[in-house]
Amino acid sequence: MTKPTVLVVGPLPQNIMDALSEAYELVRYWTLQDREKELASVADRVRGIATTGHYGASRALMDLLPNLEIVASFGVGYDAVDVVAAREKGVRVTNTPDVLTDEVGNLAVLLVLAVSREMLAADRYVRSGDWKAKGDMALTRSIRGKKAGVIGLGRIGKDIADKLAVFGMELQWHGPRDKPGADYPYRADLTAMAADVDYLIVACPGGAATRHIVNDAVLNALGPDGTLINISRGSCVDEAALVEALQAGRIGWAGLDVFEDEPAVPQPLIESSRTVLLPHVGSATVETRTAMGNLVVENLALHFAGEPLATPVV
Ligand code: 8YV
Repeated sequence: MTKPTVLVVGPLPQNIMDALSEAYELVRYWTLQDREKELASVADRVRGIATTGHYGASRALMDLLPNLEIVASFGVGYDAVDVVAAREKGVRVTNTPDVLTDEVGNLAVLLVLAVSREMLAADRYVRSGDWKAKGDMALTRSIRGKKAGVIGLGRIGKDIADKLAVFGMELQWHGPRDKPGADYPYRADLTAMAADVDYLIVACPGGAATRHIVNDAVLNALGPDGTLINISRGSCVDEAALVEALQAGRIGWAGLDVFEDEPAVPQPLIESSRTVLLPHVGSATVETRTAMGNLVVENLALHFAGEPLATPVV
């Protein structure tokens, strides 16, 4: 039997590429010299797309693949996959929820602690010889008893909230609507929540509905003693407004794993001593990326076997 053809949009971990190439004829999109021409020569055969939260799958790409049946995305966030186009075309879409929740939750906690305890500055203090030359470093800030507001109490937001509660933080959350039985107080007004908390943590999905949900007004409300943490999508924060707010001291600190135009990071964020910056690594451990990749492989296998999908979005 001929193997189904799957278009891989961007590189996946090697063990996952190996598993995929066992089962499928792979077209490695990112390696094509003349993408349009080379894709046209195989387009009719492509029945699946394997992609990532970063590369996604646009309507334009799907338009080129008349026999496309499924888009399997590596990552929980599928804002870069055009699900409206997929629905219209009868194309299934899967993501990789649950397997990364704990890892991303840990990274959010790590950012909260790294910012509050000034871990990177402290590390530099040792390496630079300042400890010897200048004596003890200035005191930092405790998180116990401080207030945190989580935007988005989904799987990841809840994991973050539960973990920060263990550290003695007082939690509240904002989302489009209250959830019956939620463990933390709901705030319908994001700006009011920002005004009330010390740490504002972005954990909502990306996409049009949350674009720049953290805007100038929200940052001003967070205030000069406030910290913004973002482990979700850069698009959720008005990055230009964030840069200005940090420069003017209208907010205190920021811990960011995601940016509006990755991998580009605005120079003022890089130069600021009040930021901790990570290269979108929330889920990036060997264990979790392997589990995510296995779920991509599993969803494709189930689809081509005519079985129900493990983690369908569409
Ligand atoms: C991945 C992510 O970095 O799950 C997500 O939504 O952003 C990450 O786990 C991404 O999908 C890989 O590009």
